[in-house]
Amino acid sequence: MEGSEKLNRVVDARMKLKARFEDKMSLTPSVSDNKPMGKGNPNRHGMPQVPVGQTITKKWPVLDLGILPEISLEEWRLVIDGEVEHPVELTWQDFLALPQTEDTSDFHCVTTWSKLDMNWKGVRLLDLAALAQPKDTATHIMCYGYDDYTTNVSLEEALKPDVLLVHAVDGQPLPQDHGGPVRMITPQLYAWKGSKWIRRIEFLSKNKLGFWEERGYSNTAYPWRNDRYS
Ligand SMILES: Nc1nc2c(c(=O)[nH]1)N[C@H]1C(S)=C(S)[C@@H](COP(=O)(O)O)O[C@H]1N2
Ligand SMILES: [Mo]
Repeated sequence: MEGSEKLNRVVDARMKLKARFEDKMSLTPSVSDNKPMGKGNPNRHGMPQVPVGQTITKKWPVLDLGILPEISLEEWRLVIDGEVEHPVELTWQDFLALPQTEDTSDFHCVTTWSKLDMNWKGVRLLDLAALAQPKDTATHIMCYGYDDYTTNVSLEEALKPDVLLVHAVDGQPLPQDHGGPVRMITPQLYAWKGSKWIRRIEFLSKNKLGFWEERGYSNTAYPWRNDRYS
């Protein structure tokens, strides 16, 4: 199948899911209220609990645009630029030389599955931002994947300490189909906010829409507020 045809099918399927969800929401207004619901605890404190509308999966599904980029570690680069004092371009060695953080967090996909207690290793976005030094005017970031995926995140969410650019999961190198060598994770937001195969983080002075956000997905994407579509 041709690349663009495959992509259209992925987008089509997601738009159908969005329509179905919105239909269901219109029948249950209390659930469609996108304000905090006052129940969910983003850190769970050990409770086996997921946000409304989510089901726990033990498996880890692969979800993406269907384009699997091949990047060798020699070719791999991470660019941080835009509204920053010091744009940087990191090699694989540069990246591994940065402070490494390990964290266990949950992964919530908007297509309604959640995988709990994933153990990640990588570099905090906060530590990358410290290198590039965002200007006072920076309010958002745009993340770019090697598959030409994009997604936007507000600076306040992006700088939370559990937002990582990870290269290992559960003690193993991050598999290529899950975004290896390096992907971003956003445990307090739906997982589409974490770009697989991340290649660039652009700081922005105003919000812009990424791939799914342009197609009606939420800018903010808070799973604990059932904040899926806008
Ligand atoms: N580069 C890139 N990142 C992406 C995507 C994508 O298509 N391309 N899909 C997003 C979506 S919708 C989800 S749910 C997660 C899925 O990650 P997984 O395939 O490792 O489960 O990646 C997110 N990041
Ligand atoms: Mo997703």
